[in-house]
This record gives sequence, C-alpha cells and structure tokens, in this order.
Amino acid sequence: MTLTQLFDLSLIDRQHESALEFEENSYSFGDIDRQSNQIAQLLLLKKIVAGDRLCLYLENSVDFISIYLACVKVGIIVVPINILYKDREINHISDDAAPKALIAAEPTGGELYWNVKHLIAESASMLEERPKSTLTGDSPAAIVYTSGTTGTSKGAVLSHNNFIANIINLITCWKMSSADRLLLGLPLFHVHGLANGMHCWLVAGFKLKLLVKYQHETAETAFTSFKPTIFFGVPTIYVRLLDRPAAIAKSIGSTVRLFVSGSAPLPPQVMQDFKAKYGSTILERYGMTETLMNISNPYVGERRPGTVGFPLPGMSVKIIKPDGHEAAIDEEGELHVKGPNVFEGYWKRPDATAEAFEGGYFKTGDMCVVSEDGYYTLRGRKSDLIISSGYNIYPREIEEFLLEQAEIAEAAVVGVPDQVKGEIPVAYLVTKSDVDINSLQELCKQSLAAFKVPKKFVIVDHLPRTALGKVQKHLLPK
Ligand code: MLC
Ligand code: AMP
Repeated sequence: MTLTQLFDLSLIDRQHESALEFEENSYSFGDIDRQSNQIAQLLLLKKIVAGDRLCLYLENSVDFISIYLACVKVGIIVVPINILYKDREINHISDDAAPKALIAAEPTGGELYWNVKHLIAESASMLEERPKSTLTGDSPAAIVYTSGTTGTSKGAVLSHNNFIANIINLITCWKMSSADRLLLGLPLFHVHGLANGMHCWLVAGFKLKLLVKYQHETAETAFTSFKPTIFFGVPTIYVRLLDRPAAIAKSIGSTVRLFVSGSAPLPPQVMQDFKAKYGSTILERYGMTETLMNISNPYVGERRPGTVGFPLPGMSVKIIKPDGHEAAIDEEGELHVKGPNVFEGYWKRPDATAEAFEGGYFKTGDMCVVSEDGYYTLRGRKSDLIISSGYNIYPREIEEFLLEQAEIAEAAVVGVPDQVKGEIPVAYLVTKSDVDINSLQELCKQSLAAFKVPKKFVIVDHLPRTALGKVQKHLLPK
C-alpha cells in the first residue's frame, strides 16, 4: 500500500468535507485532490518522472501541500528545503540531491529555479484526473536533510512505508479522528510538521488550520478563533505560551484535548507550569528525521515529566553502553532503534549509512536511560549538535564558515542554555587581527539561516585542546 491509497481515505472518501483553512480561504479534500492531480499531470508533461527529485523551497502554503501531494502520487521524490536557508545551504542540498527543478517563490537555486506561482497557474489548464503510478510501500517518498548525528547535513531517504508506519502509530496512539481540529504552525519542510501534521491530517481526515509560520504574537487569536482539539509544538512554543493571561490560557486549554511536544527536550518545570495554567498535561514524544517518531508518552496513563515515554508500536529499542554491551535499568547508553518507521539510509551516502547502523539498529546519537517501569529518558546527544527553537544546528558548519574569514584563526561554536529557545549558538574565536563583531554577525546573517547565527561572539586567546588537539568545548569559559 502507498501513502496515496491511505490519503484517499480523505481525498476521495471525504472529498466534499471541508479540510483546510489557510489564510482567508478554506478548501475541501476534493479541492486539494483535484489541484494536486493537475500539478501531477503538469510535472509529467515537463518530463519529471518517478524517482526524479524536486526541491521545494517554500513557506507553509496550500501550494506546498498540492505540489507535495502531486509528487507523492507520481513517485517524484520531494526534497523540502528549510525556508530559512541561504544560497550556501540551498546549494549544498541541490548539489547533493540533483533535482530536476527547485520550486520557490523567488529566484534561487541557480538555473534550477521554477517560480511556484507560474507552476500553479500553468497547472490550472491540466486535466483533473490522477495520473497512473506503479509505486509500492518501499518507494522513496521524500529526502529530508538533517545534520543527523555527525557531520554536515545528509539526505534521509524516507519511504512510503516509513511514513505510513508513523501515521498509523500516531493516529492510533493519540486517538486522532475526523472529529479533530489541528492548528499547525510548524514548518512542513521538517518531519514534525510534515509527517506528524500533514500526513496524519490526510489519513485521519480532521480539519487543519495551517499557519505560514507559528508567531507568538498572533497565536492566541488562532487558538481562540479556530478552537483546535490537538496541537503540535516544540518546547519553545510552550515556553512562550506560559506568558498568556490566565483566562485566555484556561479557555485555550479547555478546547485542546492534546498538546504534543517534541523536537527538543521539554523542561519538566515548563510542563508543570503549563499544566497549572492551561489545565492540560503536555504529551512529550521523541523522534528524528531518520526514524520519524520512536517513543511517546501514553495518551492514557502517566505522562511522566522529563521522559519521552514508551517505544511506539512496532519499535525495538536498545540502550548500548560505550563498551558495546546493553545497559541495565537506570544505566546510561546510546539509544539504538529498529522498526518500520526507520529509514533505509542517507541519499548517495553508503558510507554514512553503514556507519549509522549496527546489527540492524539505527544508532540515534542520543544518550538515554530506561527506568524500572519502562519510561525512557533522553540525557543529551553524543555529538555536539545544538537544538535551538527545535531547529538543529551543527557547530562544525558554522565553525567552517567562520574560519573562511581572514581575520579568524580558530573557532569553536557551542550551545548555551536559553530559557526560551532551549539552546542558542555562541562562537568562541581566536583572531589573527582585530574583528568587528557586528560586521561578522551581519556576514553570518547573510550566509546562514537565522537560527544558526551565533547570538554571541567571545574572543579568547586560545581554545582548550586535548593532547591530540581536539577542542575541549566543555572547558571554554562560560
Ligand atoms: C522561524 N522563522 C521562520 C520559521 N521559523 N520563518 C518562516 N517559516 C518558519 N517556519 C523566522 C522567524 O520569523 C524569525 O525571523 C527567524 O526565523 C528566527 O526565528 P526563531 O529564532 O526560530 O524564533 P521565532 O520566530 O519565535 O520562531 C520560534 C518557533 C520556530 C518555535 C515558532 O523556531 C519554529 O517553528 N521551530 C520549529 C522547528 C521544527 O519544526 N523542528 C522540527 C525538526 S524535525 P525574524 O525576521 O523575526 O528574525 C525533528 C524531529 C522531531 O526535530 O522529533 O520532531
Ligand atoms: P532532527 O535531526 O531535526 O530530526 O532532530 C532529531 C533530534 O531531536 C533527536 O536526535 C533528538 O536529539 C532531538 N529530539 C527530538 N525529540 C526530542 C525530545 N522529546 N526530547 C529531547 N530531544 C529530542
């Protein structure tokens, strides 16, 4: 079975039902199905076929959904690109994925650029019936780039079966149904918004209100006017929701039956404060781009603060100590996972793929411990990956950029705790000559996604190193 056959539970079987609210417009499942069929016909006319890649550099929109669905129906592999990325980051992905085109709202991606509005306009004249396809559950559906556990970003190849396993787990375990209403402001270019939000919407058939992006200032209106029953957020969003007036919080909490948090650690204090103010116990879960959702607190039963709960149906997990043996209860080790939601590997990176698996299990790079009664607690990452507002930042990418600047001799980027964003990137520099910090930060803003730009630059006379010359980031001055 393919994603399309599951999506047809709504696209066809609920075609007259209202499906989506976006900005001032609303759409039925039939509207979405027809537009994506027309786009699929146009892509085929343009000689883009199953197995080809298509990059989407788009903010959340109906266009994103329609083009994504058109690709899934035909078997064109979607490569969503973080809308915050700058040319340097976009080029890395388009060089690696070698797409037939890069669809965007403004010119980017060199000669691969297609304008999204022109594409949509052109598709309006196409036939509305769905093109034939001979896909299977093993067909690749998307390549999602992630900084993963080591090195610069690699393309995680996710199949129809990977996404389907995730959808069925979440709809079942979180009791999602066509009676629900999801408010979604998370980006569709990451799996939290895409695999948990969009995919579950299309299969469960609930009402979706999609935001271009989640904005703290306007979120309250979205909650009180749309009255969602379920909400997905990253911890940063929940931290900010704590500053809403008590009465508003109570009314929001009274309509939402399920708040889910993930993509970064949810501080137990935030969970406690949220319960006090919104009257709702957040359900925290743990996932990765490479594996989609692995572990979740229960819908029924204790949602234990500071833990991510139990492995989802079909998952096998192990905690492996540095010596290679399985950890005992309450003993820390690296989390290894296996299941139908775990990807096959990284795009064109057999070496990185082989390195990422051991004995059929994917090595997550996340340190973990399990309690006597089976609750899993994440203890941090093996690598020095920084997660800021739920976005992944790989220090090496920023360090390499800083070292390209003539006046910088050495650079080390670390994550520093931040009340709202969880962590923020801070750069420690050894300089060859005077550096104007403001112009350096401006330069970073032009070349790196906003969330990657170091929020602070610290000039030091040397970086602490081991005898082997490896920087000891934990010894850097706080
Ligand atoms: C941020 N910006 C965006 C954006 N997210 N612009 C367009 N679309 C988006 N999705 C802009 C902001 O407007 C801001 O611009 C700048 O980028 C910095 O934003 P920020 O520092 O992130 O703060 P804020 O604007 O308050 O956004 C907070 C946030 C956002 C939490 C809403 O960071 C967010 O959506 N994070 C979620 C990331 C995510 O989906 N992670 C899941 C990865 S998958 P300006 O001009 O105002 O500076 C994964 C697996 C799993 O981890 O387990 O889920
Ligand atoms: P990504 O590479 O963007 O898919 O991010 C996946 C990483 O996010 C995981 O490897 C974890 O380090 C982190 N993560 C996801 N969910 C949680 C969570 N609930 N608690 C702590 N970290 C999380």
